[in-house]
Amino acid sequence: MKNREIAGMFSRIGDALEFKGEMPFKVLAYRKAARVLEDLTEDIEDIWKEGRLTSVPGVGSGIAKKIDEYLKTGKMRKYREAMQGIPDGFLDLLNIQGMGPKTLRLAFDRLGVRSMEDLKRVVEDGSLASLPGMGQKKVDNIRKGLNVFSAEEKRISIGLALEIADEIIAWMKKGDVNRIMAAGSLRRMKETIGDIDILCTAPDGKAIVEHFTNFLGRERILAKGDTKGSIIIKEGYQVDLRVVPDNCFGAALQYFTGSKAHNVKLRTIAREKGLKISEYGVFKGETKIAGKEEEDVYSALGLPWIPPEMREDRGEIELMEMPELVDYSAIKGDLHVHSIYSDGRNSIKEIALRAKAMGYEYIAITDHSKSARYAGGLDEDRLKRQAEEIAKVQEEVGVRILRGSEVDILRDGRLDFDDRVLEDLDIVVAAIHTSSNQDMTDAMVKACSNPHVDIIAHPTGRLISRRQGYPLDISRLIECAASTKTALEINCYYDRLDLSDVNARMARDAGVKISLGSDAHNLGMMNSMRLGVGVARRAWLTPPDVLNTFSLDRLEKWLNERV
Ligand code: DGT
Ligand code: CA
Ligand code: CA
Repeated sequence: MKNREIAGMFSRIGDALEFKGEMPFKVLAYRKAARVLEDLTEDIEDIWKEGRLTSVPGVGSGIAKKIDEYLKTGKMRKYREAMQGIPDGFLDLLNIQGMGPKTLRLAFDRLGVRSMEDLKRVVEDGSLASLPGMGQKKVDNIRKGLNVFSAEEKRISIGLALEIADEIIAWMKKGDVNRIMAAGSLRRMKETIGDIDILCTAPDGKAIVEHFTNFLGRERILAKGDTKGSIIIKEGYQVDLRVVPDNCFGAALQYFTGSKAHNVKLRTIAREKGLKISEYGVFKGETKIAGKEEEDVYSALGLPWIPPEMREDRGEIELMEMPELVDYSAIKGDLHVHSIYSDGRNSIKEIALRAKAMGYEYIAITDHSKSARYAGGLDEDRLKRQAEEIAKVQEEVGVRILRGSEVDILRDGRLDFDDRVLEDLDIVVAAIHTSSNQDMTDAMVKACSNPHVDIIAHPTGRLISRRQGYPLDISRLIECAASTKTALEINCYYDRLDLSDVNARMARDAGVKISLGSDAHNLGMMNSMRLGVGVARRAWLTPPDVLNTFSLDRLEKWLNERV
């Protein structure tokens, strides 16, 4: 599928035009096209072949022409034009918190900034702060943004990495392969992935590595041998393949799943027992006592099998008994979804049908509240009309649809709807949507103390690739959530995953219930529930910790015990 590739080009054209001071409506047209392509579940190439490009909402004749040109020739003239005079990778600087197009332009023109290194330099030597309209506060904000950005640079979001790994594994299965699995941080479901590690067994190592390096999305081959291959894919990320003997698969899987810290601890335990552990197996002297299956490797060390998501040396090895972690199959519903009433793309009926197809018992429609104007927030009247439609669709489709709202927490902690309005809803998800440097703890605690609020959504406000989140004393919020029996969300959107694993575990330890919300704005995004489950498992959560595992009855009781 070229959807992602073309979306990326349009989005960069948008950035380039904005940087060059083009009219906003032109910039917007490209950004919109990029978003449409990203959200599209159908292959754009199929649509193109069938001559249906202009029937895609948001694709006008101008955009259609450019897609056509690209799919025909592999080139797009407009892209080349837009990029003229802009150094490679320069526009990535726009992803840094605090760096808008105006600041970037100014830094480019007046300080000769051409790269990340240049930007770091002018932040540190004070020259950026001396530019008109800048000042120390703005520069401090950019400095923070630079730190977040450098740490995450070149790491892949788990959402994208899972998609890529699925594609590659599907490709590998077309070759002569026996067992195959993803290992590394991907198998541990870390929120970002440095490189993708894949492990397989095969009758002919050389042949399967050859097949691997012929992957259609390959850009470049880094290494190619009998037991190992390494490629860079078109998106710029590295994928490693290792081919191992059948009787070592379990040991290799254990070794290459990591984490390094977990493995180091295992090696110590092995040594204490007079054993040796490696990617080939567990050995007593020269005798191999385990290696084919991962379970055997752990049991040879006297340990139960440890779920990959827990393997971070955060106490999992010392546990006497493994917790029964929450599993995707236990999820009975999604508690945070947007419809066309606010900024979602799909009707309530479409969402309900998808929920049903996913095997859910219930779903919460939580559109934005009125002050979220940028997102088409609902006022009281439209909320009422929405309730009528929900009742009708619920009847038709046969899925329980909770009438909800993602109500804005205002800066002073008041909520965007009166208590009377909130009281009437089945479920209330409260969230902050302003990004500012103001400490939000008081506002959050106040909102959390409102008995109508059931869940606090994306509590820290961080965006993994570019924003640290507002200043917040998370322990105080957790304390308040525990005492008011308010749930905290793990937002499943790949760039949020907020609460993080560490924060979610802290909340659970304080007795707080966790809610999983896809925050879907289209049907495809409802699948991100899997990412949220990954974070929940990394936080050691069990089914009773997670609202979404509750049966409808129990969930409604929980909601009613509140207000
Ligand atoms: P990443 O790719 O940065 O997201 O993180 P990982 O955990 O996938 O790390 P990676 O790709 O460098 O290596 C995959 C696994 O292989 C790692 O989790 C543990 C194992 N491993 C790699 N190098 C070493 C090492 O030097 N010592 C030990 N004990 N294990 C290693
Ligand atoms: Ca890796
Ligand atoms: Ca690797």
